Amino acid sequence: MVWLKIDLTNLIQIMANPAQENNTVLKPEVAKPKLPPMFKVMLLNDDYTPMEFVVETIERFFNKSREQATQIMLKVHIEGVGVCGIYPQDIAETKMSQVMNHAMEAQHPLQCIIEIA
Ligand code: TYC
Repeated sequence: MVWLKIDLTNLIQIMANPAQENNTVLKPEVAKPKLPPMFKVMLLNDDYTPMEFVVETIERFFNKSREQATQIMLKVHIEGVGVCGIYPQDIAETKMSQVMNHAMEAQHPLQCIIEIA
């Protein structure tokens, strides 16, 4: 299906002058589905949170295998930061809250942040 994309000025001109005596040119455009902006959910390194806790957290909230979670944890441990997943904003914010609540309940200083991808 081909859609004609017009702005408000075009629309007003066309409605005021339906015979198209004005010079309005309608540019046919293929309708592009708008993808939502995506956000990286990332963990930060610290000196106190146990590695096992970080691995279990990644497995639980980011649906990763033990092996994937271990790799992400080690990347954070070595490089200081690592991406656990990329999601639309509302899901990314929920994951960040879940991780922060889980860490606080266990009294670990683990930090989770989001950043536009
Ligand atoms: N650096 C921590 C340790 O040596 C492990 C760790 C990894 C902590 C990743 C946080 O996001 C983190 N126990």
